[in-house]
Amino acid sequence: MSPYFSFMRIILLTILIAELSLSAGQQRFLDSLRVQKEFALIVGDYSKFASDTKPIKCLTPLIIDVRRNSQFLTRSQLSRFMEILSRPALPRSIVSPSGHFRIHYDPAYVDSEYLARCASCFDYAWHVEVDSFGFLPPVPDGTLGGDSLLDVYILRLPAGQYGMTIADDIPGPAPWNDAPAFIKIRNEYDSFPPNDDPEGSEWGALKVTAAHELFHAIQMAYDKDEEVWMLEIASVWMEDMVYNYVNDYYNYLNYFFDYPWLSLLELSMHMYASAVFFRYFSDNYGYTIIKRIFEQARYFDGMYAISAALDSQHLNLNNEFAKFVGWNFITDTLADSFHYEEATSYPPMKVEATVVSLPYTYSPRYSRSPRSWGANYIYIPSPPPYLKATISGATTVFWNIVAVILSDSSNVLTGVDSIWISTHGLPVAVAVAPSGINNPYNVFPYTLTIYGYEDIEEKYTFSSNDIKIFPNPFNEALNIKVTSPSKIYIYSVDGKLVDVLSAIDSYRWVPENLPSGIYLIKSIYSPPLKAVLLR
Ligand SMILES: [Ca+2]
Ligand SMILES: [Ca+2]
Ligand SMILES: [Ca+2]
Repeated sequence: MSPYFSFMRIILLTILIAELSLSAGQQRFLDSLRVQKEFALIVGDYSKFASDTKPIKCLTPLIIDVRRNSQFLTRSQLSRFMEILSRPALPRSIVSPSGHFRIHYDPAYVDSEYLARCASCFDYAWHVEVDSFGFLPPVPDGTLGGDSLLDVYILRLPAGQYGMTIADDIPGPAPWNDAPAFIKIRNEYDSFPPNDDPEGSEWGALKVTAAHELFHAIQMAYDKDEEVWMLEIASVWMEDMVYNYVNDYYNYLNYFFDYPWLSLLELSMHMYASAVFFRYFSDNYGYTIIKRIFEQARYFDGMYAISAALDSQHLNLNNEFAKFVGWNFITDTLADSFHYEEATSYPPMKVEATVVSLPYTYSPRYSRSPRSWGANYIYIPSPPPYLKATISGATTVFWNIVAVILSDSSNVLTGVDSIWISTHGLPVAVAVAPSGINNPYNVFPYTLTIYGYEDIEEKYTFSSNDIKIFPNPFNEALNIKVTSPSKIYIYSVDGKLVDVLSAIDSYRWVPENLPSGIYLIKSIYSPPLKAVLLR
């Protein structure tokens, strides 16, 4: 059993970067350190790394980053790197039965069974990703590798490397930034972490590597310079779309669930596990939403591509991120049948604090303060019937606040800056999840305050001085006046956000398809007012 290697020290390094406010020289030094670490991983020199955890799922993001920053390599490192970027010469090749792949091998270390399995895994991955899902096929490479088929090279890669996809340094035919690519995989997967493949973990690892690397070759047909965190999230997501039963990605999930404050944009093992972000989208909206993201990725990058794809479906990125943060708490023993399809296999979410008495104030320590597109979780095991949670923090970021009301059909509520929660006496998790800044190393400290109430109606009558509602009770429309412009949020009595009115100084709320009952009307600044709808 050979040891597993990891990015563990890269994770620690990026946390260190977050602590500092850097000068250009310091930034250059840290960039150079990062590129040197990445280069060491690419060439299989693991002597500088902790040997305690998992193999590197895919070299593709490291290769892209080193390629962009090759000025940090020495002359001899650069020539070694260029060797890795080039196509190897192997004595034999076959064409896969589908006719899409040319698979290159050396009979000295690849037997006919392995070769045939390899061809069938790639063919099946093509069938799902291109024929069935309708992603663009990889860009044909002219005569590279012998003909225009997609080339797969079976090699004796350094220990702990599943595979890699390398873009050719030639432009593709499309008007956007496309390029052909080739794939390197290994000749055996004997010492890799166990997975759920009934045929054995070695075959499972080969299958998910085929699905993962083919999807990287497909991604190069959309944008060969796309942001690498998104490419990795998408390829790990695709592993489970093609080979649902293998579940190799479970081996990496702790890098997400143990470090929820890290950004989705973080470049470390965290990005493999962040595949759950795309899983959230496909479990909710089907795989077509991921296809829309890549269609947008031709013209936009990263979160901008995701946001454009969501906009086309009338969905809002910040709000979808907030709901995703809520879903991530409903895992392991808290899983129900209404959220992640595979939630029982996901680890429990890391909790920063457990609340025993209210009101409660929390400020995270600096190193665990969330980055944008990250989160902190606070757990309230036995809350009173009503909670109000408010955040104060930097105004440069969008402060999502998320409440998860836990039961066998858990409920996720989202708000911005503050949220009103009707707990029904059930355990509640409150998450603070900043979003909107696309830099993984900016840290956002905050103060969260949680108030508890036994009876909302006694606490809040018509006394607020910055918001007025009339008539009350109302039948068709409720008039709302505020002293300063603010969004108006309207909640049902069980805490669900039912409407948002935009920022003007007078409003008319006409509830549609809502039953008679009590509704809570509030601005960002005010406590809620109770309005009674009588149909
Ligand atoms: Ca070719
Ligand atoms: Ca699965
Ligand atoms: Ca792009």
